[in-house]
Amino acid sequence: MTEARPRLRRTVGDSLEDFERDLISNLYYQRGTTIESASGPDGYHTLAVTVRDRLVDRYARTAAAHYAANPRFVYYLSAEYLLGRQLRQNLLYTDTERWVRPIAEDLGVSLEALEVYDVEPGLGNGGLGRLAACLLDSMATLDIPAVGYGIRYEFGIFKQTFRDGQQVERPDDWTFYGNPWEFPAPDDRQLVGFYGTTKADPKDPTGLKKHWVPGETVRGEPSHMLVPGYGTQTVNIIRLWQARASRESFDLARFGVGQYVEAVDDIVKAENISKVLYPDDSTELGRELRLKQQYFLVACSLRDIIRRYRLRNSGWEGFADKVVIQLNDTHPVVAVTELMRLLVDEHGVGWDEAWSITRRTFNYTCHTLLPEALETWPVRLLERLLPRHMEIIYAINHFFLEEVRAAYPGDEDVVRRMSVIQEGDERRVRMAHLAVVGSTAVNGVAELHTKLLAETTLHDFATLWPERFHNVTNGVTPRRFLRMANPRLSTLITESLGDEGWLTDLERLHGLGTAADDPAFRAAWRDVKRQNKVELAAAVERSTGVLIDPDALADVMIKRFHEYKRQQLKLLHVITMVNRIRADPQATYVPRTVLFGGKAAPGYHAMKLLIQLVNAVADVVNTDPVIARHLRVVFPPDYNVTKAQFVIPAADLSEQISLAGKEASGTGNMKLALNGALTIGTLDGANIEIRDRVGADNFFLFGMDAPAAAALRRSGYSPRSFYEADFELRLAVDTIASGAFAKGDRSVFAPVVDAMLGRDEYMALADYRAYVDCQDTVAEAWTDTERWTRMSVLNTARCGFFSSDRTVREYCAQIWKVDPVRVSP
Ligand code: NBG
Repeated sequence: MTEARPRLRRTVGDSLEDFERDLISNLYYQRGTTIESASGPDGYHTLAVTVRDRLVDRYARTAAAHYAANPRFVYYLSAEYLLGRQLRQNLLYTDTERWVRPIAEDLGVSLEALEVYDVEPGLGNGGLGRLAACLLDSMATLDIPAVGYGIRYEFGIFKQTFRDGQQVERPDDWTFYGNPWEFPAPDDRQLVGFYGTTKADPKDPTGLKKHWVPGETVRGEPSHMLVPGYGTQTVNIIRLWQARASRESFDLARFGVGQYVEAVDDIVKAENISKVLYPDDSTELGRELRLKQQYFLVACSLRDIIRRYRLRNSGWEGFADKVVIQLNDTHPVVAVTELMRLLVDEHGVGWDEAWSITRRTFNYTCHTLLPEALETWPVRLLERLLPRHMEIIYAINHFFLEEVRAAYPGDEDVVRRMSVIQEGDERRVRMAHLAVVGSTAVNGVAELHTKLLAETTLHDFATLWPERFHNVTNGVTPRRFLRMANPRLSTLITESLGDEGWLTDLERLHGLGTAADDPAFRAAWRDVKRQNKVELAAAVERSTGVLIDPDALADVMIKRFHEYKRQQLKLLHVITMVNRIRADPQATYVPRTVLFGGKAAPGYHAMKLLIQLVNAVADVVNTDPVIARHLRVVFPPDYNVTKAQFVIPAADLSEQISLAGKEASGTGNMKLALNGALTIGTLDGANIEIRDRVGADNFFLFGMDAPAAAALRRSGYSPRSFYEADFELRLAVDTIASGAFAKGDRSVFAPVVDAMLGRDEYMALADYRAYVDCQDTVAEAWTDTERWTRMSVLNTARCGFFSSDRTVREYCAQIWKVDPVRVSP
């Protein structure tokens, strides 16, 4: 659609009357109902479509402008997107909320009542997927011609519920009632092959060109959602692929003889490819279906990219000048081989030229340092599922290793380390190596992460090709995470700065720096935070039944459950507070609410048990009248983008306590600091850059840094020695071991204790004392309300750097080399 030259026809008007008329018309003609008999979902869908149509107009003009300019496009390939709810965003971006409120009021409904039907598309797991969504938002806002490609999972990230404190996963059938934000584009469907055999091309003397005859094909059907820019006319799209069986797949003959299940066998098999998001973003899952998903995304997207390229261009020499593809982590990396296959086998481009085009087209963002999260695929699986791609990988590796041998004559050790193929009992393909070999630029997502990548995980590559390595520190969109999530604070900021310019130029928040010294402004700031906390308290009570005090320090740890993020360390602190209150109930304590939010991968048993322990501790804390006077622990289930938007504006303290050297960047840390929460954190990921900017005085730092952690590990870390040396730590661990959180049953949480005292992989016990002492400093600081507020204001004022607009500008300048295309109104 982007490329067809659209005839400009403005179909929507610009006034409240137009809007109201369209609303009524959509209710009649799209939902087939009337105002008198419309249900809540009718109202929501009608409103959604009416708002959406305002964007369609802009999208048509964007497509026309892009067609005319024939610019270089950014194609963002990502297996995950966490877009968040669309309704509020699109009301804001079309500036129509001011109409909707009075119209809704007239009709006796509230926007809030309609919004409950706005389902968040949970097409991602956590930070990686949300980053993709923030980058798309910023690209559109900066008028960058871009398309996001992803998978339209029928089931998104599971819904988390608790039964007896244990995580129970429920399917997320997010499109069950229809998704008003998406446009199917069946004409752009693609065919994707799997399995089969390859044949040599007799006319090709090099032997590098082959013909692949797949053993199975599946259709990929796209639909797109609109991605509007804020304060601009640009509307980009995100194109999501869904697997569909071919029309012949239904076996009528079998159905006729009662074989109902067998009759739909092929349909089920094909459609399973986009059935469900893999609920695990940190460990490699050796699952054929997952590899199928990855190739499905890549095959559909690359053909679509080529189709779009050819609408305005011909020949292949110019391909990389018009197309830049960003690989979001290793999930789409098989694209490197797919583009080679398309160019060499299908379009007859010579290998060397094809390789030059491919390398100039791709760039790769790495999002991890955990070795277990670096994907590798068994050679045997690839040979079976994607036989031609495996041959291409061998060829790429062959030429690459020649280059390595030329650079390091006689050093077979470096060849072994760098090879795309990992030798061993089971030979595997290292997707990160393939990504680096096939890309122009490789980037980490925070300064420390990029540095550690170059020193450890990708050291050999950074030595051979230093020019390929870049850092682009993550960012978050201030539209969703400040303006939409925190309207009160946004209003205060706008009043203080004079206008809303900060929404697209976040460094202007610096202007709040002087206001931090104004007692009246600080009082207003506190008032906003308190109102946000009152609202959060109501929501928490609804979802957990637990009452929290809006005047207590809101201490939040919201993120996926993972050992390296160290929720267990936070829990040890909570238990320490419990033990202190028990030991001395009369002493004064700073009242705290500790809020946990996050899911554990369904197969990650250790973390599921930790979730159970958090809930068990919460039960004990909240029901003990003595403890509950000072401390509450709440864990609202099913943390997602929507809930993040609720919690973040109400937070006072942001827990960023991963073991240094493990969290690539973090983005929740940025969202919280931007909303005036103070961070308690280690020198890890982007925490370092946050602290550099907000100032050491306005950040609670504790614990080992990355070199200290590495040194401790080398010296032979013994968690038990820390346990034995620290009375409070021992007591906290022993409290768990005693069965105090399992009605006296010592066995339930024994594995948690064993993990702490046995290996303690992420050295929580080593950082315990520093952490608890630092928490005491936090509590002390909290009692000085004026000082705390000042620190809070300064956090917001100095976090302008963490806008994803800045991130996208850096990608544009360093990596993509793309220019904006303005779309006129
Ligand atoms: C995550 C990192 C985070 C980082 C996000 C976005 C994966 C594999 N990585 O630290 O753990 O903020 O990516 O870059 O999800």
